[in-house]
Amino acid sequence: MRNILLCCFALLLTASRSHGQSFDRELHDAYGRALILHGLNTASNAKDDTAHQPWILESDVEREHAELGFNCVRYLIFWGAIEPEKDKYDEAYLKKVKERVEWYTKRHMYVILDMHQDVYGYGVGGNGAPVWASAHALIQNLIPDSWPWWMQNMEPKVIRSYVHFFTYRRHKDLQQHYMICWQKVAKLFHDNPYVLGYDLMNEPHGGKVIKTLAGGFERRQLSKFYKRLIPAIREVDTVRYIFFEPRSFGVNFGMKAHLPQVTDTRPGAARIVYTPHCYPKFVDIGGDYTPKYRDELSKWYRVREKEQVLHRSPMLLGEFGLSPSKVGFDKFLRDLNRQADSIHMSWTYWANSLGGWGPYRGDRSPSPILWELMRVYPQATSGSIISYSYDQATKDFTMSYVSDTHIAQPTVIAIPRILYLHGYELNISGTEKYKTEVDPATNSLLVYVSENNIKVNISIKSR
Ligand code: 9MR
Repeated sequence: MRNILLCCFALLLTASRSHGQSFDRELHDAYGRALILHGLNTASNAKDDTAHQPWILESDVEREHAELGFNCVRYLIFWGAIEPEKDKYDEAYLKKVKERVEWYTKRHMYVILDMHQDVYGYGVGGNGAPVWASAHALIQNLIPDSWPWWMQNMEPKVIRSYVHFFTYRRHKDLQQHYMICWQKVAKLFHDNPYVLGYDLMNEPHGGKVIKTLAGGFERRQLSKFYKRLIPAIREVDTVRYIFFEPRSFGVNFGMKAHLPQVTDTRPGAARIVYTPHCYPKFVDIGGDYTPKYRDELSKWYRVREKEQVLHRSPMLLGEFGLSPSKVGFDKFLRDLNRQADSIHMSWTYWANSLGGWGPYRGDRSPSPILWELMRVYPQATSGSIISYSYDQATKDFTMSYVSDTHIAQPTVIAIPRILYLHGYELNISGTEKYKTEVDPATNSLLVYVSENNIKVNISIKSR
């Protein structure tokens, strides 16, 4: 039975194409519905936690699912936690990851596993790679603490570690261990249909800054690394999506990436997702969100759209985030979301934490960030999405799509429980052959349309 389901999953995933596009703009679920994902990165604290676990309880996951309208999580895992000693795998760690992943998947939330790293790894003052995989042991900290954390990438020992890792010719074993580590993870999750896929490496960095910025790192080393890693994962899992990132340095600000086209090696249609991050300079370096940064944000999107055409894949904005104490943080999040919706881009906010940039305060009450992240959006669409938008100020939602009645499952629209305290007006036009329900577990609106290939318009307004 499980094999039949997985087979259907694989077939259906390739069945649906975006309206007017020669490649899919959205990911698709097992039934062929177009997916839009909104969720949180979980969690930054796991980088340094002694057991590498996120701070969350299962009740926090339930809240994301039942109240806040999130349908996915980008879940952090670490090579250094999986293989702390060379060739010795920490099965207890993997067991804990599996337990927590299942907190999401049993609620039918999607999980994207993110092999996280910042500043290469544990041997050089960062997180990610195990100590044994660093070129130097931690010796000294040359970079003042007051600088943005990523300036630590300028430390000679960090540069050497990245250079070693990406110089495959001379240090093959490092990448080979990384690949085996991913294969272990994929074996653990390849039969869980709500594990959506694998984010190959968080924010890849080449070590040498000039080479990284000039494009040599992405064109040669990163591209070749993906060409080794993707087939290695495909040996154990041909169904899940592969999420891949460009270099982080500069691209996060809005500079263009140099990564050549990434291709899948699975049989059939590619199942890869371009996963850049968005951190305009004002977020880390200082300043308010001004019109200058609004322009930079728009530029970030236009550059990413060009890269999407190169990779011919859907996009997930894997990280964006900022402090609610930044002047204009709300305008930034609204502008970012409006543009994401306009190109059907999924996202995962950085990050799920209590306080700081997180959506909750220390006492788990909503922070101003959460109010900006709770949105009405089409989680799953039975057909081709033409457009959707949600205005945070008026709480007006509109969407239109072309129905596909070969898909028996409904279109699902997330309606976070606390958005419309006095109810909402629902208007559906384009067809009279429809029925609606509300999912009591999540408050989502389910729309069943029984007329095929019809343009359906849905609007929701606050009462
Ligand atoms: O927000 C995180 C900060 O508290 C850590 O000190 C830092 C270094 O580990 O990482 C920050 O998170 C970053 C993430 O790991 C990668 N993308 C950018 C995030 C924000 O700077």
